[in-house]
Amino acid sequence: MLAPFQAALAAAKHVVVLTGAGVSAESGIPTFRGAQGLWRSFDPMELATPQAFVRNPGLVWEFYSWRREVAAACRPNRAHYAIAALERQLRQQGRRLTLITQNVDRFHHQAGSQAVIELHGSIWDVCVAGRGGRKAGPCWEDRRQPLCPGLAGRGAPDAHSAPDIPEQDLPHDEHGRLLRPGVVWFNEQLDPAVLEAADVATASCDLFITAGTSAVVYPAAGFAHIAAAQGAAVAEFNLEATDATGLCQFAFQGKAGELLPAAFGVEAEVEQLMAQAAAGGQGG
Ligand code: BV8
Repeated sequence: MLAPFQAALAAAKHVVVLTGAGVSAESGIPTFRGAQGLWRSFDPMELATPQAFVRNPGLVWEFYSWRREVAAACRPNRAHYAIAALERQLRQQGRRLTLITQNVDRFHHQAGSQAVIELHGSIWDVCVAGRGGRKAGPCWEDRRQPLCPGLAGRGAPDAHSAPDIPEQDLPHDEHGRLLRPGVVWFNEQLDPAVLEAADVATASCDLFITAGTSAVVYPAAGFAHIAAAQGAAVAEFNLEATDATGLCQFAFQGKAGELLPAAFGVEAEVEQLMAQAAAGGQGG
């Protein structure tokens, strides 16, 4: 299976890679739906919707502040570096790689990826919370941890006893307006420009690679279908089979950090980047 995939990769002019939480799992970031997935202990509808934020902003902020704390202590893994190394290699050969990610940890950027489409925003961003908990304007990055004293040392929210953090102890901007995480929640539209960029890339690629995603969240889960429908070859690298597996000419089961460097033929560069990161150099 590897040789035919590598032949398709060698022939591809434009490769699209779609990643999900499974690509950050080996960095120590909890996934959503796999074993020990985040959503198993927490109900996403309680934590990742505008309605949830209106109902209990303290619970939602506790959840996101904990995830920021976890991510701040983690680093990109071999899967992130393999995708960044492949992008560099294709560019040097006059070819293209577009990365579409559902992840919000920005580890792909940290690992050196450049053509990145962030479908669901960034956990490091905040924005003013408008009516109904929706975004009331542009987001901006704020990596302070915690974002405000009221969120200090709260750890993971207990799914059974919602906190009662007074609203004035939650993050506010300098004009006293309540802030919310700058991510895309369920039942929220994705940024139209982001969606357009993802659609254009998916419609024009000749190889579509999906890695570390359960392929259940839309519109992200629809891109493999669009790519297959326009004639692209589809490859999946995931710990387990998903709803997208049936679409694939190539399906590899295992850990992305172990599979991708070998499949992309970038093992030596990935080990070098990992060593640099461990030594506190670039890309770490
Ligand atoms: C929208 C917030 C219009 C940020 C997230 C069409 C059909 C059905 C439903 C819908 C549809 N269109 C819209 C919907 C509704 C909804 C949706 O898709 N619901 C699903 C659950 C049925 N979609 C939306 O609401 C989207 N908005 O469409 O706007 C609209 C407007 C109003 C009303 C309706 C529609 C918005 C979607 C974005 C939601 N925000 N997160 C955050 O907190 O992170 S989604 C959340 O799930 C994360 O962002 C996450 O990235 C995403 C997807 O999960 P995965 O990344 O796949 O992670 P998961 O844990 O599920 O899977 C990991 C996989 O990796 C597993 O398979 C595991 O086996 C594997 N793995 C584990 N370790 C490894 C590994 N693989 C390799 N190596 C390893 N080491």
